[in-house]
Amino acid sequence: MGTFSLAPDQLAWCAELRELAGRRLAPIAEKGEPGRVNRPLVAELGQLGLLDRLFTSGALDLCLMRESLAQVCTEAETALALQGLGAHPVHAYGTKEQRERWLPEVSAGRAVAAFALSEPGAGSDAAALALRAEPNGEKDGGWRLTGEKCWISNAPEADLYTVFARTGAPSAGARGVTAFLVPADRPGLTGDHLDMLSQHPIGLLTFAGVPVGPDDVLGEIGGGFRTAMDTLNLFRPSVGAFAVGMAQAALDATLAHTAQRRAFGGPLKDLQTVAHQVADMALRVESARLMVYAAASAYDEGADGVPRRAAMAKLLATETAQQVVDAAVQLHGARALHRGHLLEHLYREVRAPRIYEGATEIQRAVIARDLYRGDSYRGSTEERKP
Ligand code: COS
Repeated sequence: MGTFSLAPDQLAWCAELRELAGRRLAPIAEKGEPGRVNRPLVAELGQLGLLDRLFTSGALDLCLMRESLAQVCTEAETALALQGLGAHPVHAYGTKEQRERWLPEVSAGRAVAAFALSEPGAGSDAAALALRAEPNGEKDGGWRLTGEKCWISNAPEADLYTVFARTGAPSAGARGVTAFLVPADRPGLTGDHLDMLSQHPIGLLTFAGVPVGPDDVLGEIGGGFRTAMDTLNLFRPSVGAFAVGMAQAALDATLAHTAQRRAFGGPLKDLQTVAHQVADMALRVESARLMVYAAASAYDEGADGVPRRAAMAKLLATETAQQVVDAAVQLHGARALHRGHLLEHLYREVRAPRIYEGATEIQRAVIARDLYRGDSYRGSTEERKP
């Protein structure tokens, strides 16, 4: 990446991804059953080598993939992202055995992964999670998992779950959480689908004494909250990239529509109120995009202030995308509300990213805490205070 723009090879890769999304992925996405995991789509993402890149490239490449796919096929984008979110803790914190067992399968698109953090009573307040990991009392040092997870993408169809459970006392808060790699075929693990505004493979999970052993722990016992937060630091900018891709698609559709649709004796674009609104949409999309790239690059470089920058990028991009998609609907008029219209799809699709992986309000909390800590990164032109 150049200082403020993508390098020619990155731009060419994005164009190639958009082309693949249209030619190879969208036709498979269309055949999928709404609200269910589309396994042929996941397999095709594996075949194209895109899932492998989740684990071999950095945050910026993840953002470029998500933005490019989202412009053409949101289903492919989401299927890719969920493999990454679910399996990243295995990639980053797993033992050699866990990695060898699962990552080749996830990369090939044969195994579907899921990230199970949220619970009915613990969404924004993730440290309040209540799923219990109780010692099984046997010599092997294992546990039994009891409780519920909710709004888990790819559940209950996934093959492996990264599950965050309480191994310490409730009073231990964030420090009493441990991450486990739970294969879907463990006894006592069941689930159900949830029917959402935008039809996604998403569901709830019930753990009725699911056995896990020391070999299933991901990272350190008691270190699970950090594992979750570090995973979100990587994925939050990329949620922003997904939003930027959708906003760009809405902007492109608006440019085409306002150039050809005639009203009051000429094309809509000749009305200054329309042209200025379109200019404003483009301005917002571009600023969100730059913020996303900057946050992802900061992650890749191990720069200061990664949680704050990730939070800023996610917040700005998801809120921007909502505004841009809404403006695009307005400029298209009633046709945008027809079921099956691109904008009707984007209008439903754009809402959830303002909530998941940390709602906008949580991102503000992350930003504010960092600012008040006093040692925060103050911008690229100013030295860090000692
Ligand atoms: N990156 C790295 N570490 C982080 C972090 C981040 N983004 N956020 C918190 N931490 C660390 C803190 O530094 C602290 O570590 P120490 O105990 O070593 O000091 C620990 O985690 C606990 O943090 P904190 O005390 O801030 O926890 P809180 O419970 O007060 O709040 C928030 C944490 C609100 C930031 C957290 O619960 C959150 O991100 N909530 C949203 C959850 C979410 O995104 N859910 C979506 C699930 S996936 S769809």
